[in-house]
Amino acid sequence: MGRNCLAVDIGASSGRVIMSTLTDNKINLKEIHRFKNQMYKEKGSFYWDIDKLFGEIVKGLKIFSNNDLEADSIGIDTWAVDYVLLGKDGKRISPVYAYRDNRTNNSIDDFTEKISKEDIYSKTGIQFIQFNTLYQLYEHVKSNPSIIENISSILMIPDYLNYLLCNEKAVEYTNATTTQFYNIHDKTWDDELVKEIGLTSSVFPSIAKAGTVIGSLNDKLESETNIKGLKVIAPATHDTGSAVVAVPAIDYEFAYISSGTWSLMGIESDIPICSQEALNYNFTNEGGAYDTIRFLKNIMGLWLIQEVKRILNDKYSFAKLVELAKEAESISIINPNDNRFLNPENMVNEIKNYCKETNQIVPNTVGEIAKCIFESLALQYKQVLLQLRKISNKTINKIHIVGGGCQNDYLNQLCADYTECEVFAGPIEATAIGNIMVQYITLGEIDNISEARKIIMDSFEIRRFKPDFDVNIDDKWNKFKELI
Ligand code: ADP
Ligand code: LRH
Repeated sequence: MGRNCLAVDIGASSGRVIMSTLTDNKINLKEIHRFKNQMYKEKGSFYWDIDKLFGEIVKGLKIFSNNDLEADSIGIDTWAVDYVLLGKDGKRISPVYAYRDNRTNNSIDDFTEKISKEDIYSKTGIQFIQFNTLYQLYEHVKSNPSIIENISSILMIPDYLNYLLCNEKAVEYTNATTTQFYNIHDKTWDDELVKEIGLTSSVFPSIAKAGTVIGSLNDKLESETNIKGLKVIAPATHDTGSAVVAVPAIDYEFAYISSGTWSLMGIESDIPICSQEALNYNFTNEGGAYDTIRFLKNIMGLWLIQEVKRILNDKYSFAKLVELAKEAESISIINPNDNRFLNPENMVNEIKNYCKETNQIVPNTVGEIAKCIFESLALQYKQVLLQLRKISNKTINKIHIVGGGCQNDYLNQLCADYTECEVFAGPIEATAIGNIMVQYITLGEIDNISEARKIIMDSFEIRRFKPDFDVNIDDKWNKFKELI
């Protein structure tokens, strides 16, 4: 009999509870529960329904136990940067803001007047993106200064969910680094940055490495779910950190794209790269599991198509949108990372207006809009690849695409054609798999990350896309360079 673990992986668009079984150096996944996730809007602000999300985890645990299944441990990962404020009684004291909320639209400019970009980058190595926890907390405290007196601790989303599971407070390292409060030299919270927003570092609990056993399921949940002795292990709680653990590559230079709501494109590095060039290109150095650095760039990703799908009342599935894009004429392109696409009211209109304002033909049909999105993303992948090669001096000619977005074969092929790299697609559930692998390493079932990746290669189908060197993208590439 194999050994079982449970992974809870919650992205910005969906969440799942997955059970894995490890037998004879292969893992097998069983989906226990899947649910939708979406921000909600209240009085002009955007939030996450954190209580509902925790309810879905408990629901998953009940389904698991009702099916007479057993596991040694559970690990939770979610998207990064968002946080929960706890009061003196250990209870949540504020709704949970979603990172796309517009209150931080001008915060980088405002904050970097106090501490320069260069200083912040050399302390943290983290990209300047308006939703980093640093700017979110800065605005939170600025708009409600009296809250400072009431905050006893700050947890990131997965840490808070762990706290609800086992009553223990810790902030896991990979996610801690995304806050832009973590000092990569001191290897702890940066006092100066924390102080600048009016808080003290004592509100941030101690940092736990990925793989730490945080506790075990509390008594209340044990009796509610009828599950006994379940260990709560922090995997790389940042979903992208878990996804990178599961990239099925061992002994060659490669780039990865963790493709979901965001496309996170980068490389693994042994050390942070905080050069002026890395800062100019706005690359980030996020902490990875087992002392690796995830040197990467956020690309707006499939959020663009998710929003088009939502605006069209979910009339088309993702598979249908891909099909329509393939058949459509190539009309215009956008710069996916333009801030206007972060949280527009209506993505379809935003794309059309962008094309009009940049003197391009306005895409009209659903297929034309979808094609515009996928081609523009592939162009951005090419741009980021060139920057990665330049900064790292690595000859990268293989790209691994993992996550839900790797089901988009059209985009996989565009990526291969535009970057002239070989593209490997899979696994789809990389994030949950990376989460699980860290648990197995903690449980002593797997020795290290290389062994974990070997197991992943042997357990899941990885599809290969070869570049078509006859595809000519000169006009599109030149237009793209004008737009960025
Ligand atoms: P996240 O974890 O960030 O919420 P996922 O990894 O679940 O995101 O990936 C979601 C994305 O996967 C969707 O935005 C969609 O573009 C893509 N996707 C899902 N199913 C399909 C499909 N059948 N064909 C093509 N793309 C798909
Ligand atoms: C992807 C992700 C990404 C972060 C963003 C907030 O889900 O965690 O790595 O930058 O969400």
